[in-house]
Amino acid sequence: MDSHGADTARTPKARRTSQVRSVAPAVAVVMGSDSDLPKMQGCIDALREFDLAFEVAVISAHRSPDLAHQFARDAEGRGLRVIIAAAGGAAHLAGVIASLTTLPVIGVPIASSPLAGVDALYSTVQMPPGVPVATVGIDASRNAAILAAQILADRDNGLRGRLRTLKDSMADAVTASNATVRQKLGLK
Ligand code: AIR
Repeated sequence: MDSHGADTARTPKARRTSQVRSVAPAVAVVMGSDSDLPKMQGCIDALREFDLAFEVAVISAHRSPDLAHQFARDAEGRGLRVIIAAAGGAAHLAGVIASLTTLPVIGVPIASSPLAGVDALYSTVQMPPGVPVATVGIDASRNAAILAAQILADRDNGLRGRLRTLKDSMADAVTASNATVRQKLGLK
């Protein structure tokens, strides 16, 4: 736990590195409630897949506004480089953080209300000019992790290679699906 109540998670490689020198996580994953965690698991799994050190914190823009402001103001100084912020309903977490930091903020609208995430999508994506939040689809938390990795890959050739492998594997899967569909239909 750090001073923001954030749990830091390191991949095995990052843990090995931290025995030599302490490496601040580049990515923060914040969510408005612990009830958002199941929807954010895909994000966390993908960050681990990419071997990225990250921290996780539950921070509510409405229920703990002081903490949200403190987190956003301190983020850059603590060495973070990308913030992924998830919330449902009147989802202002990503926007509030984006208003206070120069770091890129990726918003994940969570479907947790009777409006099935459309409320969170609009609340997250419809930011005023000058305060962008890079918003992924409703509950699309894996995409948030991939976008964070793509942002960080500009200084990291290994990470770029892992992203290339992902793209290639998706293309291979489509090629295989194409063959399967054509075979099922008896097409040459
Ligand atoms: N939320 C929490 N504080 C502000 C917002 N918008 C969101 C959470 C969660 C939803 O409210 O991100 O998706 C319901 O939270 P809970 O804690 O009642 O389950």
